[in-house]
Amino acid sequence: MAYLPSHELVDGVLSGDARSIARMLTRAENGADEARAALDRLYARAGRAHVVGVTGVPGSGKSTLVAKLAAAIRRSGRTVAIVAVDPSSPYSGGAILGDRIRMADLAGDPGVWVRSMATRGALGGLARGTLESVDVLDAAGYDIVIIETVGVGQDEVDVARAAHTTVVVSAPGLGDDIQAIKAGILEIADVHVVSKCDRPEANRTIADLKSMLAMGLALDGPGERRGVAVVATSAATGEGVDELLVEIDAHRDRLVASGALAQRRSAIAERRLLKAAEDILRDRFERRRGAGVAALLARLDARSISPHAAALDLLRGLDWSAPE
Ligand SMILES: Nc1nc2c(ncn2[C@@H]2O[C@H](COP(=O)(O)OP(=O)(O)OP(=O)(O)O)[C@@H](O)[C@H]2O)c(=O)[nH]1
Ligand SMILES: [Mg+2]
Repeated sequence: MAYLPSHELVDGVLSGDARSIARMLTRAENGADEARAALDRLYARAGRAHVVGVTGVPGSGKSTLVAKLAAAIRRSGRTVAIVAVDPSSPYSGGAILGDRIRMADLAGDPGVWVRSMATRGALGGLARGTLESVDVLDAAGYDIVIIETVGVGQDEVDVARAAHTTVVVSAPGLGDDIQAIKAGILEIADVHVVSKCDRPEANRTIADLKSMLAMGLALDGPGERRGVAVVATSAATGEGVDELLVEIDAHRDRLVASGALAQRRSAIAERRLLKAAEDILRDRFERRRGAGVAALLARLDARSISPHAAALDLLRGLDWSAPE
């Protein structure tokens, strides 16, 4: 099929055309320069979807839960898109296959979009491509966009933080402690899930998590994080999945009613701005690795300039008005 320039895909994306959406997602993920203007236009048209981050340590049951949650969202009469990020396998054939199997009961439903993404593109392409994919699906009209990421590493946590509502999944039987604490993701939760509650060890995990929250270990954050719900779910029996959706909706309603949604939106915008600036900087640095940088490195080596002063030199030397 002929290659359509990205700007010719925008109308298709906005009208929900599957082929246009699929192509635009690929270009967002690849960070193609050619797609820049089209992505900018789609960003302008996005902002309507409720973005839900689902994170947790590997194997905590995120993908299985997200498939059930998506079905619950459909039952509530809304549409849903899922962006699943899998950092372990760059071109994750395995993950995509696994997701496809779990998503089998959603297959063929035009009200559900599932996209598995490789992470760790060159030059920190991860967060940008992921969030721009969310923009595409948001602009395409999906009511809820779920981002599933493994809660390890800063990039993944940043992605979870780009959500309006963040769900942190803890599973029984993955060790004695609440794994989310070790991973440093406990405090980013707006809703906690203890998954696999069909398993006998689940009660202990639920009790541990609740007492941890009650003790205030995870309550150093802003006041809005207090009173975070703990929902026990089982993707195997379906228990708790509808309740999870109720809690997600309740969180959104609280954000709207308190005015905190606006704050959260601007915090997300600020992080995205910084991230975009960082990406541009890194990109230009890589492209100019040659002469200028080599000379600076030699001076650093000889200690005739400090890293700080060299960095300022480098930034002054970049032509900021030139296109990337
Ligand atoms: N008993 C039980 N097992 C579950 C449940 N949900 C998931 N599992 C199992 O837990 C394992 C991990 O589930 P996934 O949904 O792949 O977990 P994940 O968090 O997406 O894993 P990664 O994407 O690899 O981080 C699988 O073997 C599932 O079958 C559940 O509700 N009950
Ligand atoms: Mg998964």
